Amino acid sequence: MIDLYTWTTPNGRKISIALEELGLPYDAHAVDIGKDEQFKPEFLKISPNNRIPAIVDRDNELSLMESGAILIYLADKTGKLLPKSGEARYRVIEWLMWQMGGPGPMLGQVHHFVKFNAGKAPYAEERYVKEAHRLYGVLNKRLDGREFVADEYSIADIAIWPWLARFEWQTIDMKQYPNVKRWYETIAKRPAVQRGYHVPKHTGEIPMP
Ligand SMILES: N[C@@H](CCC(=O)N[C@@H](CS)C(=O)NCC(=O)O)C(=O)O
Repeated sequence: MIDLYTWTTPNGRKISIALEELGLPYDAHAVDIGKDEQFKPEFLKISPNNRIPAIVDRDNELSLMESGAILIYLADKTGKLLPKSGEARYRVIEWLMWQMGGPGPMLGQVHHFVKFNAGKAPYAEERYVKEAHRLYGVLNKRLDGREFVADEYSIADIAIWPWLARFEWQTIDMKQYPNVKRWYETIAKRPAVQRGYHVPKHTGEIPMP
């Protein structure tokens, strides 16, 4: 049994989607970051960076923060969604790390400046929207002639997809990126994604381009 500490955000959804895909039993605990619950001392014991998501694996009492580390752990635990060795493994990790350093922080800045603080910092809005388009372009190229970012559906797709589910906040017209749109729609149809998206609570349907 896994305890998942999460909220209705892209980083949180990565893990609930992965748990659903892997068929691992879990209990979801809501950490309302709008109410600063991520700063509670009991949460800081498992997530010292005061951010969701975090997990505790009750099989061995291992606690982990950082969504990339959690995805690798869950994939290794089950032997699914991440090849065990060789180039195939490192391709998945490569695109997982691309998400952790690119779409995660950069699209997060778009949400901050464009969605929640529009008009306050025109330079930042322009900079991060431009970076968002660059990242969508990189992904569009990667998905040219390829169904998923690595050879098979993997934790890399699961890490990237929830960030792109906020394409409307990012003022991105996904039709400009047809390979991304096809990939996004394919993943959105997966039953595990449809279940994992609504953890820890339902906040609306999955946005479709
Ligand atoms: N690199 C971290 C980022 C986690 C993160 O930024 N989580 C956000 C929600 S998506 C959060 O907990 N924010 C609370 C805060 O900023 O205090 C990961 O991938 O797990």
